[in-house]
Amino acid sequence: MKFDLLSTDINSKARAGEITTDHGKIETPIFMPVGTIATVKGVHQKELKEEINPDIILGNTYHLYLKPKTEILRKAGGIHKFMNWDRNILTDSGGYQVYSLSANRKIKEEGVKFKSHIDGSYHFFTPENVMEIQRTIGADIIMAFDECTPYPCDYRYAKKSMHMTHRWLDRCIKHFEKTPPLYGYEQSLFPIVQGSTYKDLRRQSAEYIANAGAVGNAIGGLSVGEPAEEMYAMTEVVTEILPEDKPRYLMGVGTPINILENIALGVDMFDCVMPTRNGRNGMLFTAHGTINIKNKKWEDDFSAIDDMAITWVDTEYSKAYLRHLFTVNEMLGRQIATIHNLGFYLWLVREARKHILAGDFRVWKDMMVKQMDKRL
Ligand code: PRF
Repeated sequence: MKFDLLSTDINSKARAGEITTDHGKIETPIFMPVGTIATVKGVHQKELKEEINPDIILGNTYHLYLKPKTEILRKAGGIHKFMNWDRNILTDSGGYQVYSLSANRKIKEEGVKFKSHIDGSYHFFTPENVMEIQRTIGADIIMAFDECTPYPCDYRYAKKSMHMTHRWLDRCIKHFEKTPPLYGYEQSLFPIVQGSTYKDLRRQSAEYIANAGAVGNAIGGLSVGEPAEEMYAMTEVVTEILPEDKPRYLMGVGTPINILENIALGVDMFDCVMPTRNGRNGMLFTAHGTINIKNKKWEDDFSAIDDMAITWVDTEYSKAYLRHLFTVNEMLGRQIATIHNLGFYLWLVREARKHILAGDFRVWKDMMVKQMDKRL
């Protein structure tokens, strides 16, 4: 994997770059649509490619390991072939899903024992087997196994957990280097900074992760309920320390405003369920604020969903029609909202990139943040 830093904004720490892997180029800043179980929910691969056009999407080790199971992905020849997606894929390690989804779990130095949210069966994740599972899934970028601490988190627990995440990283790297890729293309391992909302722990963790010398680095443990200002303060501490010449990925963030603010702090990669999950609940993100399409006020509004016309659904359907689909719980409504939202998120990061390259990112960002902070 290669990362070219093309430009850094003079009035912020925003960067424009380009990642190159065996599955092609990723222009950064990038937003990665979430495709947890080898599908971006409700969106055909053709629409995803032609309308939304992301260079990379995300999958989840936790879910794929439970279903369809690792063995099926191996037989398919890896996740790209299985889901018919020939561009980049990143898989999260399960280091977050085990805590947020499983019915219960027990964390020990060796690993995490957890109960499946699907059938109640028991499983054990370790740094070693998570590397093997991700080798078999076959994503281009794979994540280290970590513990994402909750918010709030007392200092002693945050510190203990961070050190365990660091020891787990060493085990991940060792095992990753021992296991070759299965499908003839390279895979890259990203370590994850933790440290809750404590600046000294964040600094310590960022230094540890920077020293690991990985080709890219991630920031975890944020967007777990802390105020946005606290998240930005942590990002700022960490991006000061992480190497400039490697991409930085902020995991599970966030709203369009969160994304722009974190781009300004030097983050290059994002993922979040918001555009897809909130879309399925009738929430639309636009450049002028958010819309709850279920609201009665749209009942007879026959104007286009979004006159910015980023994707074809924006002008092909009216707000009144989309509201109707949600009112009668038709799946087409959820599909339209998902395409609109993903189209908007990808537009937003592409615009950010253009403005970084043009040198006026800061002014544009401040204007957009003000403009998007509304409910329509
Ligand atoms: N760790 C991992 N995945 C994640 C997170 C984390 O801390 C987060 C935190 N917002 C989202 N996804 N492995």
